[in-house]
This record gives sequence, C-alpha cells and structure tokens, in this order.
Amino acid sequence: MSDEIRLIEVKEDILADNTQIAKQLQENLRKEKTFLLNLMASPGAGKTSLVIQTIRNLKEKLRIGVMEADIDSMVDAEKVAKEGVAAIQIRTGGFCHMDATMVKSGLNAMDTDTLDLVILENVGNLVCPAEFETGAIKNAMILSVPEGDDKPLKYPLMFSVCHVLVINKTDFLELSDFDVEKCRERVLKINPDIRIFEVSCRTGEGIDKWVQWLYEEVKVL
Ligand SMILES: Nc1nc2c(ncn2[C@@H]2O[C@H](COP(=O)(O)OP(=O)(O)O)[C@@H](O)[C@H]2O)c(=O)[nH]1
Ligand SMILES: [Mg+2]
Repeated sequence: MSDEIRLIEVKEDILADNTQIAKQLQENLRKEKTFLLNLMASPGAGKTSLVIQTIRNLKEKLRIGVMEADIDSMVDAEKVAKEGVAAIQIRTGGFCHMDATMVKSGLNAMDTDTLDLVILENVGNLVCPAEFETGAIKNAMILSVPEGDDKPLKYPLMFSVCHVLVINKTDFLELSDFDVEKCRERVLKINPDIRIFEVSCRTGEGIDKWVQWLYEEVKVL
C-alpha cells in the first residue's frame, strides 16, 4: 500500500521561492529609501510596546508606518494607530509567520514612498518567522526577561537571523533568575555580530539607545 503513496518535499521549494521574492522586495525598498524593520518575538514579549515606544521617540524625525501581523484580530493596529502613524493590520488566517508575498501586499496597501520607516510586527512566535525572509532591511527580535535566559539554546535559528536583540522587561530582573551575562554569551556564540540592547518598555530605561541605533540605520539608508 505504501508504494502507492507519494511523499513530496515542498518546504525547500517554498523557502527558495520566498527568498527570491524577498530579495526583489528588499531591492525595491532600498531604491525607495524605505527602511523595513522586521520585529519578531514570542507572544507577550513586548513587540507592540516597543513599537509604541519607538513611534513616540521618532515620529517627529521620521515618517513611520506600522504593519501589524496576527493570526486574527485588529487589536495591535488599533493601539498603534492611536499614536498617530499609518497602521495596517494583516490577518494571516492561521499562518504562524509572514512571508515575503504577504509583506509585499501589506506594503502595497501603504504609501511606502512617503514613509522613511515601516515596522513589521511579525506573528508572535520564535520558530516560523525565523524561517521566512520578509524583504526587511534589518531583523530584530525581543527576548523578555520572564521568558528565561535559555531561549537562545532552544531557538538558535531566530537568534542567528537577527541583526539586533532587544532584551525587554529589565524591570523584572530583580524578581527573576534571568542572567543577562549568560544570555549575552549564549547569543553571541550563535551570532557574534548581533547588537544587544537592554530595555524596559514599562519604565523607558534603555529605550534611547535602541531608538538611536534605529535612527542611524534609517539615516544610512
Ligand atoms: N513590566 C513590564 N511589562 C511590559 C514591558 N513591556 C511590555 N510589557 C507588558 O507585557 C504585555 C505584553 O506586551 P505587548 O507589547 O502586547 O507584547 P506583544 O504580544 O509581543 O506585542 C503587556 O501587558 C505589556 O504592558 C516591560 O518592559 N515591563
Ligand atoms: Mg503585539
């Protein structure tokens, strides 16, 4: 019976096609001088909070748009729109990541040539979004203190595809056994070039350094 069943490996093909579309998209964004930041993290790590902090710090200097991606619901786009920037919500309809085609549709719905910075808040998880290039100029991720300092050991791919790691919720450090130095060592072993920022979106501590890094990157583009 099993002789009749054909097994077809599609994952590699899907990823190769996606990479091609992502490359083209990134080229177009560079020409347009629109900086796309792909922000990834677990649910609840503080993606929307960091997006809001970033908007508050940069909206006088940069024209910002936000693309919120979720399996369902509009709540994040509604929160972000209140900050006075262009926001759209992508509903992935069950998909646990954004691929380059979805990002392209989202960007088409925004007036990107009037924007300096578009932040993509990717779907919350540390697995699938790491596998799909989005066309972003830079990938950033958040690891929040309550998640634990062992996450680089468990989700190495995510830490390896990111240019920046933001350790968020540092206001929880004194209640937690999270070891920042151990975490840094683990992350740098996977990705020696990654930039690491320690912030609290609650107290605002450390946000200035993150915002300054992002601003410089957008300016360079
Ligand atoms: N204590 C503390 N709470 C935070 C911090 N950043 C975010 N939160 C809270 O964590 C929860 C999830 O944040 P949210 O930004 O929605 O996470 P997202 O699911 O990754 O977008 C919310 O209740 C936030 O208020 C932080 O730095 N410190
Ligand atoms: Mg969110």
